[in-house]
Amino acid sequence: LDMPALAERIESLALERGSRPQGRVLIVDDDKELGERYCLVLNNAGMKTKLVSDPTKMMSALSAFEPDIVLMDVQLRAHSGVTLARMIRYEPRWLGLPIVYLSSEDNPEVQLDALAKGADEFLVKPVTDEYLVRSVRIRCYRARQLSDLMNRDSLTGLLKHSLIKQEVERELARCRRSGQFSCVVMLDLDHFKKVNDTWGHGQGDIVIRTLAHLLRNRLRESDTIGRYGGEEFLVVLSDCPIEQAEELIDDIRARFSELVFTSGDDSFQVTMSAGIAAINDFPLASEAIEAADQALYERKQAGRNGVTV
Ligand code: GH3
Ligand code: MG
Ligand code: MG
Ligand code: MG
Repeated sequence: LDMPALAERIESLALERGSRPQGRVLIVDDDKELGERYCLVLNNAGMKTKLVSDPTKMMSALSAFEPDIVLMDVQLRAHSGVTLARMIRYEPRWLGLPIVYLSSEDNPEVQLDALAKGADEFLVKPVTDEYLVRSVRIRCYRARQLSDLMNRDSLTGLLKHSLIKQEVERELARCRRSGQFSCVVMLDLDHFKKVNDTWGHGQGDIVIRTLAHLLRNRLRESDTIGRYGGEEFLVVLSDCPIEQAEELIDDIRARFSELVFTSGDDSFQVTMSAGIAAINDFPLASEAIEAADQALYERKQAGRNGVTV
């Protein structure tokens, strides 16, 4: 395996998809000193880590940190690490999360029991730092491939419908906690049926991908973009007051309207419309989405190629 090339591929894949570039590793070990050492080794290799030394805090740490992989000790004072794997697997959300045990336990029965309860791999100590780094990195890469397959739309690489809705919910909770202002934006391509009818579905797909690309390039890393429907996009603008959101989205709208698509010797242009709502104004995420959709509807009525708040 060519590790630098693999690492580069991970990086480029993650960047292209607009997702988090580094591997995120949750380490569960009640031996704090040892856990901190693993953290250091993985941090030095460019990964993000979080150490949980109290196993009762593991489930909440999973939700808060959203790791790509869990690295766990088998012998924990009060809990069997093996039981923890089963706890993780109870939640459908974490079914695909790789769980790797790192232990000096070399009894094959215990190892098999761990695998039966939902672990993916059993590393028997001692392992070299290099082996640890490389095996975790490979697992992260595989995990991301699988989660992208599940959660991202294959045409654009953006989050699928259900995922982006969850993101609005999380953003609402974040706004509550921190007092920041965030917005939700509903975008829809104008007269897109006509684009398909005139230039063909393949050209239509290119237009959709182009808008996805433009959104990823113009928005911040902390913003989230989803493909809400066929030619509808839902965007969460984090920590962005509505005046700023309007300006930003209108700028993207203007840029998009200037793009020239070509089909053989012909060329054509496409426009988009958007509706924006301030997440903070609503008690429920679904209501914020509804309001953005309503604003979009009003914009379509009032004349396309524009943004309505
Ligand atoms: P409006 O300005 O009112 O939005 O008009 P519209 O023609 O865009 O109307 P509407 O949003 O209802 O139409 C969506 C069209 O987008 C219908 C469908 O054929 C097309 N579409 C949806 N998904 C895809 C896709 O993945 N690829 C392509 N090429 N077209 C798609
Ligand atoms: Mg231990
Ligand atoms: Mg449309
Ligand atoms: Mg539509």
